[in-house]
Amino acid sequence: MSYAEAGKMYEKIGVDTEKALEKLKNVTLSLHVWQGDDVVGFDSREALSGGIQTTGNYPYKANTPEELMKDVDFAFSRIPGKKKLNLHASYAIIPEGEKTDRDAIAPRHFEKWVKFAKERGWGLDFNPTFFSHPMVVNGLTLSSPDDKVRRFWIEHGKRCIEISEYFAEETGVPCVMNIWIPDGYKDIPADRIGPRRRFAESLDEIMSVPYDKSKVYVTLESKVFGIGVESYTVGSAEFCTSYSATRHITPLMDNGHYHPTEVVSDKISSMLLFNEKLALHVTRPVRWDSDHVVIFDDETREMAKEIVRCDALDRVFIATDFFDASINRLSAWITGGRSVAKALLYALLENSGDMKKMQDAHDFTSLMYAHENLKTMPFGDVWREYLRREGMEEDYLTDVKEYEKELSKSRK
Ligand code: RNT
Ligand code: ZN
Repeated sequence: MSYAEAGKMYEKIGVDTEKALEKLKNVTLSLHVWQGDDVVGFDSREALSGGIQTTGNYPYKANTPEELMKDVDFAFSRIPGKKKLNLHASYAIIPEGEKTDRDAIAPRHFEKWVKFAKERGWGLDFNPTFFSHPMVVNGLTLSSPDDKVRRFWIEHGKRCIEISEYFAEETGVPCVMNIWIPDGYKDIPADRIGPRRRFAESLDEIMSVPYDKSKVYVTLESKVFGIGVESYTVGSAEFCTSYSATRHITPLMDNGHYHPTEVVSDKISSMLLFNEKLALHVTRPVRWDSDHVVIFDDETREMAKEIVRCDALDRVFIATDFFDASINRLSAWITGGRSVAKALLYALLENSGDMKKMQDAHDFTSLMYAHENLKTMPFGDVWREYLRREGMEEDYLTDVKEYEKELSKSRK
């Protein structure tokens, strides 16, 4: 079917495909750098820790900043829409011979990334890295009972706020700085409030650094459990929601961070009622926080629909967070990024106004019909039109295979 024909079909259900495409191209997606190298980074090259894991040993991983930037270029240029690059502190580029630890990193260690982003017209987001480092002692960082450990990580957090502000100033785009700590216990603790009190105090100290709140949005990501921290997680949902609300920062929900039958799509509306902004990590949990590549599945669509139905495209910071080392990393990146864009388009092609009316009239017969009818609408034709306008094709696999051939000559 042609795009024009598809447009007519959508018109019949009261949807304007042109308006949908117009809205979609202005949505910014923050794409994570860490899919490119299995969350390794450049500053310490320690094994990934903190209850998160990449599995698989697919070859040709990026090993240097230059290689990673080249891969980012390859992948991002095949993902439609406005983009931001989401960095972790562990991607600091520290000159040979210089010994700068995470408590002392500075804007100058990110100059190359800033130049890279500016040349491409992208904003930058940032994350302090509270894992994969020898100062994570007994799995603890900001909640540690050890003063020295806590101080180290508080300093790290402070440096990261300064770097985030530098990103915003340089790119002209506000920077979202997300805090996630892995702290927790494998087995049943005796004191649950102590670590949480220390975490809150540490966060307060980090946030005491003066920063421009119109330039840096600090977000706090909760979690339910991780590998090796099955019994107790310091930064739980209740902790992070309450902390964010009382300190006027932005809560971040990662859809892998809840019990398997909970869904973030159902949480978005409540959070939007009580927060000015909301941040998301879009991922795909398979039975646990496995961080599988995002695909065009029910929950991704449902999350997108909630953002659109709540008319909150300008209030939600949408970022991707997945890492798969078992398949081609570039393809994984593109598949994940495109899936989020697809879900947003799918959501924009719903006549939510009429459907809300059906709900309010308690006409769930018509509502079920409307929901089901959407599934066989010519969505693919509108998607291909979007790609065409963005100068992209539906097939990216051919390019990925070719690029992989080239990489196989220089990388292991
Ligand atoms: C971990 C969190 C966190 C990380 C990244 C690398 O469970 O989801 O967001 O995945 O910071
Ligand atoms: Zn996350």
